[in-house]
Amino acid sequence: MNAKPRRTLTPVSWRDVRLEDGYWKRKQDVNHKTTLPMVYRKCRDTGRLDAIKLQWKEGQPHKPHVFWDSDVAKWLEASAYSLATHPDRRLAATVREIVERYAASQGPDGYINSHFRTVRPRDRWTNLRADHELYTAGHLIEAAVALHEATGNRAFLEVIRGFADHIDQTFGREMGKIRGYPGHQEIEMALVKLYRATGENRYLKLARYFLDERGRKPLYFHLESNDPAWAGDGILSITHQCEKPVRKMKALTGHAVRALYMLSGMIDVAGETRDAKLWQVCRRHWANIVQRRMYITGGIGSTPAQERLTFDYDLPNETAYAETCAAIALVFAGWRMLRIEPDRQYADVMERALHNGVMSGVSLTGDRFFYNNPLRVHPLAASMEHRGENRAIIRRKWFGCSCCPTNIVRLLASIGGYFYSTVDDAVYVHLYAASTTNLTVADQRVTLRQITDYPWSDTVEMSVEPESAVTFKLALRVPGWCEGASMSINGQSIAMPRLQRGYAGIKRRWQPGDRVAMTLPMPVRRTSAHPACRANVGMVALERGPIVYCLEQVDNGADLHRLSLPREAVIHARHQPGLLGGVTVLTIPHGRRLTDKGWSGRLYDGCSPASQVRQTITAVPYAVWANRGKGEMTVWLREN
Ligand code: FUB
Ligand code: ZN
Repeated sequence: MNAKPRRTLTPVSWRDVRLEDGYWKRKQDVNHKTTLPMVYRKCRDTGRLDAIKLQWKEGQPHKPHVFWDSDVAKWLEASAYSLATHPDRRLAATVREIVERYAASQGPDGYINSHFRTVRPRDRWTNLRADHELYTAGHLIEAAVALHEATGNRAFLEVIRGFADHIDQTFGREMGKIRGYPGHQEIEMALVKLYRATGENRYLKLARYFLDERGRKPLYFHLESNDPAWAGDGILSITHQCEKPVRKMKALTGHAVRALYMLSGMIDVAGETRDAKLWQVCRRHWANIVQRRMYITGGIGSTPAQERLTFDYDLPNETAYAETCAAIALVFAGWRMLRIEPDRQYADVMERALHNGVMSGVSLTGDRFFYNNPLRVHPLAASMEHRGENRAIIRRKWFGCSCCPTNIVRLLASIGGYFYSTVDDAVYVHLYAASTTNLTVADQRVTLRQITDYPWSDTVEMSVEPESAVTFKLALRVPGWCEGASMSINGQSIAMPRLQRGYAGIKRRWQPGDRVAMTLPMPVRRTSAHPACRANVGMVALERGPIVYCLEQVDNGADLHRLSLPREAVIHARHQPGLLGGVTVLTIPHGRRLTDKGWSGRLYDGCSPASQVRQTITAVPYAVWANRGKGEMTVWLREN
């Protein structure tokens, strides 16, 4: 139960994981070749990069926005990861230039922000709730930590420390300091990263302060704004997760990305300070989110109204918000839970979000993005919603608020850092992907190589290459969806080890050249939702391995709501290397379609039985929907 939490696992850094040809390498290559340069160009063309020069004057175009720096920072962070895995002198030079620009933009007190240094210099720290200053600071800190880890160069880290020190001198309970906290959580995670990178305890204390100050009465957002709307526990404070102190909240609610960034910060702080009570709160919030508020795709956020979580089991499909950033934030939170408590449930959720709700956020070409990721789309219905550019009909190149593309780019650039971790004399393998890593376990350098075509194929082979024979435990995650996993070592079947929290641990004296193979059978699963989910009663979703499927109009014709799946219908799975970048496609030859027969001239009728015809139904992975033009899509399908 881990009464006093601690960071149990040490992640194997993204620096030390080389992706080999397979699912994630192909995604990362597109990210490196297309998404990263495109995000740079967008930051340049929209004025975000010029804004850092602090030369903007009233009346000029491209007025710096309050959180533009967060986009540039996420691009810098992604570039740091990319430089480690895809060395690139031109990219390194561009990164140097931007970093120098930020250093030159720093005020004498350490402050950095391209909006407040130019547009509203007198308004610094006056509207913490809306102005995102601490949020952009957090992203700059994360970028600096990543660049330091990637290059070993401390220069930018020192610049950003100056900013973090300024924030530390500005905020807190001590006399003369502002007793506020971020309107958009993010900096909490960043400060913990900075603490780990520098060993400086002040940053950890500041992260804890920001979390614990939140929700104390009188509410800081009321004090700073004098706006009576903030006086009570109303919708505003719920949206901003400050209706009560975070430790007292029953469940996470409000703005989804804020909620999950906050949870990630809470987990970090709980682990670093060994705070058992905070850890129990994190476990409670996590359980509530994944058991009652998460879409089957790992999407989070049930309504576009304030981009919010709503209430338990409220998971509408067509009006789902499920912002790409929220699925990414769920990965961050799961990763942090896993680090403290090595249990497959966390990696299972990470994998669900990564393969589905995150990857649906970016096109196969890497240059178009979804902001929200509903589970059912009818283009006409969607076009009538008031979501402006965030309507999920077709992916877009960029958004006025472009948090999602910049989050995608940093996540994919660092994806290798989520695969492996070590503790004492054990190596954990959480996620499966063709890759090679060099790590240290039991004081010995070991090369591990994963050979697999996962998530399409059910077999993962690991070759183990210690410098010389060494004893350690290799703990392989058996995903929660998998029944009947089997294993062999050097070609000999072995009895499946007893799972410990979902990991199959093999402890032995490993010799150079040993090979372990694990098979994770992947029959197609018909998954139902909890009966309390109003949206999905009588429906099933199709899953295979970690992949959630959907039906698209392009394969099945319009009016997807007319289709249904007979309970006994056979479902075939076939890999199609030439389709949608190479995906496994499901076909159901004996699906059903409702027809109009007998309904001419009538909208309602008390007695006409619905007439059905046979139709072959085709399902493709949800993550790749909308790569073949506009059309309807649904994840959930009626069962009959
Ligand atoms: O406010 C900054 C970002 O914009 C949030 O994280 C997203 O949800 C979007 O509102
Ligand atoms: Zn976003």
